Amino acid sequence: MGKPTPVAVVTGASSGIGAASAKALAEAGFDVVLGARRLDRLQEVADSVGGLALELDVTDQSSVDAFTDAVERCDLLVNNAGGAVGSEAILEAKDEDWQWMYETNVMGTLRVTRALLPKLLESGDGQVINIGSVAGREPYATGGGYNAAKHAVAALTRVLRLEMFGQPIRVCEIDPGLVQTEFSLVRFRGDQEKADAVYQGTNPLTPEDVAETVSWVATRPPHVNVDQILLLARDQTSARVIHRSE
Ligand code: NDP
Ligand code: 8X3
Repeated sequence: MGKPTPVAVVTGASSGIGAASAKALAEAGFDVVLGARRLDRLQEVADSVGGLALELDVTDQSSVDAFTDAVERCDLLVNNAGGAVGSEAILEAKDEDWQWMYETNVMGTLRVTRALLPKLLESGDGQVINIGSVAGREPYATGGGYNAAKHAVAALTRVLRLEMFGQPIRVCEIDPGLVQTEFSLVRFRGDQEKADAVYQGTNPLTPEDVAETVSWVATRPPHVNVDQILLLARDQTSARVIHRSE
């Protein structure tokens, strides 16, 4: 009997980095299982890559249970579901936005990881890739809730690496800088003009740039653990230092 086809689970795969990663991983030979809340968008992505679309809300434990119960085998988990809401300073920011960011980026990653770890271990060569952010390395004014959440993602990723030491599980954090996706549309609560301004006059990363990195990490040989990657556009040297044409 030959080796079974490895299975990759990608959360937040209905758009942006998650959708592009599902495609790149399918091209690299993985069977892909895609999770997100917008099932119509998710199904479109799944159809285009020959994957399986399953509804998932990472902020809801019962949704995570139903999703992970439906995953029979798991060799790779890409914890990508996340984002930011709001860009107010701490003095003006609202609890509900902080809670959204913590629940989605941090609790979501923890919940899905906890649920799939037994299957990742069973695979004999499991891998977890967490999508962090430059915002998890560097704080910036108006980033309070998001910076805190992505710093927490960085912390839990390192904890997981320590806890899995000696076991057949690899753990990686990929921290992109500016990537042109629906991220800013969500952050600015649907204000397209504000979202577009984030990418104006500069040459940001594309979701495919990040997906290529995800696929590269996922296809290293089993003894190689890529611990952390900071991936920035040439036009960005730190979270808020971005070159723009006049
Ligand atoms: P998008 O807004 O395009 O994608 C976010 C994805 O997360 C969507 O598929 C969305 O699906 C999913 N998602 C959001 N909330 C939930 C939830 N509760 N349960 C399940 N899925 C959810 O943005 P990006 O592709 O840019 O974001 C992907 C990741 O990359 C995020 O973790 C983000 O923080 C990170 N990142 C983004 C950067 C950027 O500049 N774009 C830079 C650095 C990191 P749905 O709404 O259908 O549930
Ligand atoms: C998204 C990039 O710089 O807007 O993680 O926080 S940033």
